[in-house]
Amino acid sequence: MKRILITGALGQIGTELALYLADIYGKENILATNRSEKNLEDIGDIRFEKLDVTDAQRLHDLAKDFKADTIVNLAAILSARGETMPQQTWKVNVDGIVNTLEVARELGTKVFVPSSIAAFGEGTPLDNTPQDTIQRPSTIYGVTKVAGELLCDYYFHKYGVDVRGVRYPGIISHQTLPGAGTTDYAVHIYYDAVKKGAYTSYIAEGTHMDMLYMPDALKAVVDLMEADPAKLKHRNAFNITAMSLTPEILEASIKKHMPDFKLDYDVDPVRQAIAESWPNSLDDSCAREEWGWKPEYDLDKMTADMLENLEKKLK
Ligand code: VAH
Repeated sequence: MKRILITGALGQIGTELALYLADIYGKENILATNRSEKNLEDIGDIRFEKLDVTDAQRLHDLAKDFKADTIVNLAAILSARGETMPQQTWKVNVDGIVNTLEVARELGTKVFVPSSIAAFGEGTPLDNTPQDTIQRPSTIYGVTKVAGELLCDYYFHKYGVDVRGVRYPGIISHQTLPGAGTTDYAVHIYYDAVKKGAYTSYIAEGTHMDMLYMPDALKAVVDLMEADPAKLKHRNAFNITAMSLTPEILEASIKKHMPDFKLDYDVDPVRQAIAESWPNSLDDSCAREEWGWKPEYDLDKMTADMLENLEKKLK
């Protein structure tokens, strides 16, 4: 990768990825784009252009003028919000991928498109979920992720577009808040632990979901995109994970720093049903074998870093 255009660059992943890539490739080689300017202050003086990813012509023109050699397409409506607007979610998530792939086909750029553990559902083995298995998600977000995976592999095989992706689990971070997903509870529990010493979880006790700390999520983009393509047996998209968490597992880790922390529950049936349809744990052996995936943060290392940074941010 040399010159990278990021869509959805002001979202939870995008803001930190823009800064991370600027550190590696040089600020002048990053073009951050987003439909709105909310959180613009989070990316400092990285070049920014407004872009609605459903506007194919503007995406083409921005990528061409910037001489992008890579497009990172993060623009998406996430799981919980997607259920309130399924038609718009299809439009943003899938038309956005089609527009990205078409621009890549014409301009010869590489592409990174994240999928998600949401791409799994009814019939998928939910423990140690394999790389290649049944994918029949029950959310529109998951449907768009499966469609995206298939489209990306189609463009690779049909047109030779060098497109790669990972199936992200829930991502935990202390900089930009996530936007209306199902795994967001694993971020808010840390914020409320620092602000209130207590958290009320909308996900029920005992509900396992895979999670990843943001530094590992960011490193995965570079490691995959810089990997030797000859070693990739898969492309869209690789299972990756670092930990399988439940609210009470998070509680125990936080209590090692804050013994009086209190967790209780007020389960949201919509997001609980989504969480129960997703894997309990992923098998990420293909990512490890094909491009050296290896997360650095385990739960306790993440908890220490989250609490330290949120103490500074919120106090
Ligand atoms: C969501 N954070 O909750 C996103 C993610 C695996 C979950 O895709 O919708």
